[in-house]
This record gives sequence, structure tokens and C-alpha cells, in this order.
Amino acid sequence: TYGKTSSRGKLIVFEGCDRSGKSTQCAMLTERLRKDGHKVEQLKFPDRTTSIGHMINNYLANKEEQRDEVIHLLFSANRWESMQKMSNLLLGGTTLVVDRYAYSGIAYSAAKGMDLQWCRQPDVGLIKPDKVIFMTLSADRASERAAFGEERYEKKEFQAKVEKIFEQLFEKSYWQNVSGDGTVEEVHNDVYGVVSQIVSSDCGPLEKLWT
Ligand code: NYM
Ligand code: MG
Repeated sequence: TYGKTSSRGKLIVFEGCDRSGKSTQCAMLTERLRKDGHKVEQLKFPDRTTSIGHMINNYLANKEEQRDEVIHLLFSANRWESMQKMSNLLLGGTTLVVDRYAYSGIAYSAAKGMDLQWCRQPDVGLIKPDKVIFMTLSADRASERAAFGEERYEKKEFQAKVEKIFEQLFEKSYWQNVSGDGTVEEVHNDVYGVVSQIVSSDCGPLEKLWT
């Protein structure tokens, strides 16, 4: 065996508003890192495949109503139900590229007017990301992109509020803003520049978020 043996996988999280290009960039980064020889898996939240995920999907598709507190806790529970699998993969040396995480949980709920500290609590103790890539794109530009407006929350005014909350969540030590305003290749090169080093480095043990 060769290379960076025994080093755990890294948790790379993409955050940003709807239509900022996260899903495209997650896929491109996963492919690129695999080409570089890393073990990589792609995940996304909400994970709509679980029973909690089905409830979330129905809520987002406007087929079911939920109290704001209830849907907030379901989104968080949907992350908690993945923690065992994620830690197994990370400790086994697989890097995870994750489309949305706890920051989306807070930003979308707090944008409704919910208390930010209340919103943060259920996600305290999740695995802490090694890097958060925050994709910036103005609400005006995002709303011009395909399919904007099909799901709950996909309204320009609301997205602008979400973006503001994301800015409050910025944590200097491990967040990096990347402009989503270029071609997919340009954005991909910026993203790759941010993560290529961290993926090959030794990051120490897994830590818990906000503890
Ligand atoms: N969303 C996503 C939340 O409101 N809370 C959360 O915790 C997460 C992970 O779900 N508009 C919202 C943001 C999106 C929507 O996500 C569905 P996606 O990435 O479009 O499938
Ligand atoms: Mg969406």
C-alpha cells in the first residue's frame, strides 16, 4: 500500500441557496477526487429515501403541512440517522462530499423567523465538517436558472433571507466562499483548489459540531 495510509476520510460539505450549483459541483468534485485516487462517496441532505425523508419530501412538495418546529426537527433527525454510516465511511478512509448539512437546516428555518439558537440545538454534536464550501449566487441570478419555483422555499424573496442567515453562520476557520457565478468548469476549478489539499492532508480525529 502507498500514499496517505491510515488517514481518515474528510467531510466536505457544500452549502448555499437553491440553484446555486451545489449538486453539479458535488458530482464534479466526487469524480475528480476519484480520478486522483481517493475513495469518495457523495451524499445529500435531505436524504429523501428514508421514512423521515419521505415526510420531508411530502412537505417540500406541498403535499403535507407540518409545524415549523416539526419539520425543523425532521430535517435534523434525517441527518442524525446517517451519522453511524458516515462515521464508518470516514474512519474507513472514504471522503464524503455532502450536498447540504446542518447550516441549511438553520438557514431555512431561521429565514421563517424562528430563533436561530433554538434552530441550532438539534444539530449540536453531528460530525463536524473539515471544510464547508459556501456557494454564493444572488437570488436574482438563481431564480433565472431552470426549475426555480417548483418546491416550497423556492421564492426569490425567501432565498434572499436564507442567504443572509447563511452569512451569519460563516465560520472563518473552516468555511470557504466560492462564487457560483462562473461556468461549471470555472466554479469546479475554484472548488478543487479549495479542497485538493485538505483531502490529502491529515486532519486529526473526527470532531463534533458546535461542542
Ligand atoms: N432544507 C434542506 C431545509 O429546509 N432544511 C434542511 O435541513 C435541509 C438539508 O430543503 N430548499 C431545504 C432546502 C431546499 C430543500 O433541498 C431541498 P435540495 O437540496 O433542493 O434537495
Ligand atoms: Mg432544491
